[in-house]
Amino acid sequence: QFDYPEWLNAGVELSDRMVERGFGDRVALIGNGRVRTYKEMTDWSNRIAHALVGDYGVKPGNRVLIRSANNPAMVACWLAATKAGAVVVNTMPMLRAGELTKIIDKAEISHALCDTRLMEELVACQKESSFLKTVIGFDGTANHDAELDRIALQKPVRFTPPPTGRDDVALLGFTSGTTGEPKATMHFHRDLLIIADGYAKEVLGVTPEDVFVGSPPLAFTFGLGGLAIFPLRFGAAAALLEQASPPNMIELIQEHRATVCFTAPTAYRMMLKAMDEGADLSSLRAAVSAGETLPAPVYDEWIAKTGKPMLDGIGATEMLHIFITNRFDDHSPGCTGRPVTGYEARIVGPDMTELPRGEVGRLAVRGPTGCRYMADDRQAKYVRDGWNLTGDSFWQDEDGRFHFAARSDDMIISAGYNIAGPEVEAALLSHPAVLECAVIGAADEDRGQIVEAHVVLAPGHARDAQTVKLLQDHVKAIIAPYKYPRRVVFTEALPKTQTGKIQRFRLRM
Ligand code: 3SK
Repeated sequence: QFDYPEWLNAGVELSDRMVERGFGDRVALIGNGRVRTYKEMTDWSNRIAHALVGDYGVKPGNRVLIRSANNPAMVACWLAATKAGAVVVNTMPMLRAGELTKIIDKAEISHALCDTRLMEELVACQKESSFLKTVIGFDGTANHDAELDRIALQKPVRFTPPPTGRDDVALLGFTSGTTGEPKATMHFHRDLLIIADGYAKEVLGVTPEDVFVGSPPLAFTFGLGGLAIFPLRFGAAAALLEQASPPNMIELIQEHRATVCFTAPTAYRMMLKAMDEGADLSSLRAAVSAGETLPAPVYDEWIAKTGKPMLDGIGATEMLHIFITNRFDDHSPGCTGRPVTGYEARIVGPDMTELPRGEVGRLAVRGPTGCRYMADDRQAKYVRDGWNLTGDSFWQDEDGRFHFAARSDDMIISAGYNIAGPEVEAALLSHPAVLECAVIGAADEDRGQIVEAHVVLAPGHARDAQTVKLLQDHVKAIIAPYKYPRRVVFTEALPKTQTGKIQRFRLRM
């Protein structure tokens, strides 16, 4: 299906090759007030690659950490390190020294490239870790005012990369899942192209006219794919935001007439609200939702207001990107769709046998991009015969489409009833008083567990018994009454991972 030459470098394919193919003068990236063409990104990353190899001694296979917010300088560094044959670990700016040190030690990072505005925590790591030898500052604002920029500016714009094989590791994706302990998965040079040649081409039909925007950090493979690999692979452009709030995204969409958006349901809810106040999102032809299940009310409202479907998908850092998705011509509310070409998915029981259609079980997936954990014990536990056991419970309908039921640990068992927390969440979210919510099982003497909802109220609603009753009645009215939240806790904000996933386990503690 995906046929690549034996010697392959994803960094070269996404920059130099695009210039060779005639995209040199087209816009590749927009960020921090500047526009960069493919030729500029290629030259910039080649100069940095020279500096990494010649001045900092980066060798093929060295693990290189990048710490930055979403900006073109980060992409240039990532392309450069990839071209130099390094194994890149992209990290988010919000990470603190303790979290970074765990990653540095697990991945045995030798070099770190860091936006100078974010240096403090990395310098602290260098004292803690025996692996991290070299920390190099770059200027994320692209004024070329830091050590790496000054050295790179002296270098030639052509770089001959060391030979890298299509199956050489190019990227380590770290995932903390919902438990908090970082684990690394390995991705090859070819994997970085497969997600574009599979999902982005087949499902999104990306063309050079597309302009991508979105909120996920480039350090999260959802963002790296959606905001760098997919546009660069097809000669399209991406507009990057260091602070990706819904209002900032809306501004960017309007300014650049963006056509493809990657974000999570919560941001889409806010964008829908903004449309009522005049936000113009009519340029978007594709709204990709992932990272959290897409509640049916958000999907419905998006179609009603834009006339276009919102494409829900499920991905995982382990598999690099989205592996099951709806399509423009095959989508429905509450449904995640079918596997992306090249991937297989099935619903399995505890002994890995496939369950009949309609039965809820664990989602297992296999495909060309994973799953390859760095730690052997994890590989043995979560990958069986090549099938990656995800942490999600799904069911498959008669037509073969996949439907999310719950995170495997989000299934609530109350008085013998199996209750999927996300179903209760979707019901709550369909009430205008609810801005965000997370539903967990709380211990209960009589029922084993009860459904407990943590709710962030929309402005103007009182946190009182009357609102509790209103929400309980609302849930009882739209799903089976036994699923209603017997306890409702009002909160200012829900605990989330750096990538925006709700950490329900923290509500259970
Ligand atoms: O939701 C996720 O965890 C994810 C991870 C990587 C790539 C894409 C997605 C949606």
